[in-house]
Amino acid sequence: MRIALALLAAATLSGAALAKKAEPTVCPGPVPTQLFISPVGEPFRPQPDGGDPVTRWFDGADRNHDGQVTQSELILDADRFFATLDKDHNGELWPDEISDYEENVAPEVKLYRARQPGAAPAERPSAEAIKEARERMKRRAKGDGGYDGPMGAGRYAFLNVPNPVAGADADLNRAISRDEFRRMAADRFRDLDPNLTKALTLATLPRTPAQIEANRRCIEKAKEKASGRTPEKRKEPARP
Ligand SMILES: [Ca+2]
Ligand SMILES: [Ca+2]
Ligand SMILES: [Ca+2]
Repeated sequence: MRIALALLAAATLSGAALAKKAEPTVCPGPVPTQLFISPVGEPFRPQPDGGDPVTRWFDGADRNHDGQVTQSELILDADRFFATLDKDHNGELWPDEISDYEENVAPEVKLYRARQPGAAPAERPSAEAIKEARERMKRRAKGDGGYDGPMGAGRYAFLNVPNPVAGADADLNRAISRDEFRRMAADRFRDLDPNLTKALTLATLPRTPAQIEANRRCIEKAKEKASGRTPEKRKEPARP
């Protein structure tokens, strides 16, 4: 009888585990790591043995290694990144240095929206559409966005700010001073700390849209595997 009860309990437990498995929110398999763009705009790219890019950024920003990033630590992180962008060391980012960031450091900030796999190539946008997109980028760079999904850097970041570096130019004089960059970091900290805890932790920071999408894809794959279906493979070109 005892054995039967134990078996029943084990069956119930595994049933509960299976029920939980049926609707996973976190993929059971390994989720590929994604590019991360820090709150001050620095990209952290996945590396074969580099661990999670978000953790890499966090560990560097957390100067005293107490598991929390404070506002002053985020400002120090901004100072460190600013120094790498300020190539001529004049204390300001000028248009050529901002372009270098957009072209070579984090070209992802230029992209409005990733094309879905399998979608037809986009048509050349009209001049009016380009103008509208530019206006939208300006509004979003100032943090006034959110109605059209994540854009630019926002796809890889905690906040939907398409270009955190260009967006730091508060007085719109096309140069970013170190003070403007620091104020941007302080603003980003406040955005990330709505409950005024005065410290960011890995556990409470949000996941980025890229991480959420990678998790969703991983779950889909796991479901396909469990149901015995295999994702459609691309046709290989015929060999001569
Ligand atoms: Ca700390
Ligand atoms: Ca400079
Ligand atoms: Ca400025």
